[in-house]
Amino acid sequence: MSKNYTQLWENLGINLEKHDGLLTVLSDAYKNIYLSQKNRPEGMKYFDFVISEVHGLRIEELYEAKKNKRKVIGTFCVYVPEELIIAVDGVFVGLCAGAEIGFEEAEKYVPRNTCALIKAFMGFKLAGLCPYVEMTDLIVGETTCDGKKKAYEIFNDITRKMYIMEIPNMKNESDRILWLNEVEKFKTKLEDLTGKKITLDNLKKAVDIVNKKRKALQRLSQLRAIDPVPISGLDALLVNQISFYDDPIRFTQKVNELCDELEERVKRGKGVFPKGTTRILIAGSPFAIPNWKLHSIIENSGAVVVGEESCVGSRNYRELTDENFSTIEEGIEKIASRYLTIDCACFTPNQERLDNIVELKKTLKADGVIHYSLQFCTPYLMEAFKIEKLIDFPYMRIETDYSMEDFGQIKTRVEAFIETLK
Ligand code: BJ8
Repeated sequence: MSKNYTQLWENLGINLEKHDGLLTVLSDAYKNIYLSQKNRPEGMKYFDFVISEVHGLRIEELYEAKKNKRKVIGTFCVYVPEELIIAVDGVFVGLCAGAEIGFEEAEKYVPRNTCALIKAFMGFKLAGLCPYVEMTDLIVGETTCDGKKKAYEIFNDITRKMYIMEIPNMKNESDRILWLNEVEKFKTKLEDLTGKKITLDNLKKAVDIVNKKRKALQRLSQLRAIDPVPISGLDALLVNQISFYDDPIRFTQKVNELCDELEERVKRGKGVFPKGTTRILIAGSPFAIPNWKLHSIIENSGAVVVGEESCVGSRNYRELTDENFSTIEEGIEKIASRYLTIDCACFTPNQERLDNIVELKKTLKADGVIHYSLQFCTPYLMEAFKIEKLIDFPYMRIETDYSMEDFGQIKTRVEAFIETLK
């Protein structure tokens, strides 16, 4: 970290002793997993810096934003329309956590057999380790899976900051109407919270900011289709993870700079791994920071990850919002319909997810697909079986959590799978 943030953390009620321990573990993991990689693009230095300051400089920036009367809005799901938060000059932050921390505390509130993502966001808060939660003025939950729905009730008892958006489970006309109403209600909630009105002008600007961010992530994804691949899956994953924390305009600029460099690499035929390295597409549950386990296993087993069919991946940037609107109402409708294209496994039926996996495998020229589900995540675990019956390419299912206990076992299975693809 560039400076000492102890006072800032103390003001936020962070448990300093435990937090020091967390930062040490994180920084060691980062060195081992990230900084040990060969041939990394220079442009990754910015993202290394962001990670090193994820509980430091970024928190200070949020603090400054709040001093300037901006509101900080925390979210857990790519269904929450970022455009509306930006339109009221709010700051959007993702609150999902990817480490097995505070689970003991979390298990006093939710059953043991709850997915790691839920236990982690509760655990980080309960153990006094999440400066982001402390910074928020509002935390937006959604009615996606049952685990999240019920956990948000409990999280509201703890934080008193929750606002819930109802996400339909289907995509019929009545569901579209319900969802549009929810987006309109969210707009009103944000206007009440911030005291700022959404205008046609600020809505158009916000859509432009978020579309540019998604376009930059699409550009990065397209570069991963090239062989030799100019960036590792680990690094691309990190960029996608940081998209939920960083200032969106600065982030977009840095991703585009990285892509400029990657294009140069492509021209020179330079890759991070040799041409012809086995290419893997991962599909499934999201990867919150610092969940780098599966990517690390795959890329240390002789293959490269070329894409993530995930909310920390293609589900977050695949669709843009149509910018062609001339009233606020029309803009809200375009935003609502863009979000309803997201093919989360919580929907039924969900044929588009299967179609998108098939398409992504083709465009990224992946040799095989590894389906990744968090343990106890019923929607993705169920779809993993369904997909297996319907596809005709190499595929394997992995069910895991945030612990390292199954590292060796997963590595053995992944190595065997990669062997079959060679
Ligand atoms: S749109 S994937 S971000 S809900 S892993 S908590 S589903 S039991 S995270 Fe998600 Fe939105 Fe869907 Fe994406 Fe439940 Fe599964 Fe846990 Fe999950």
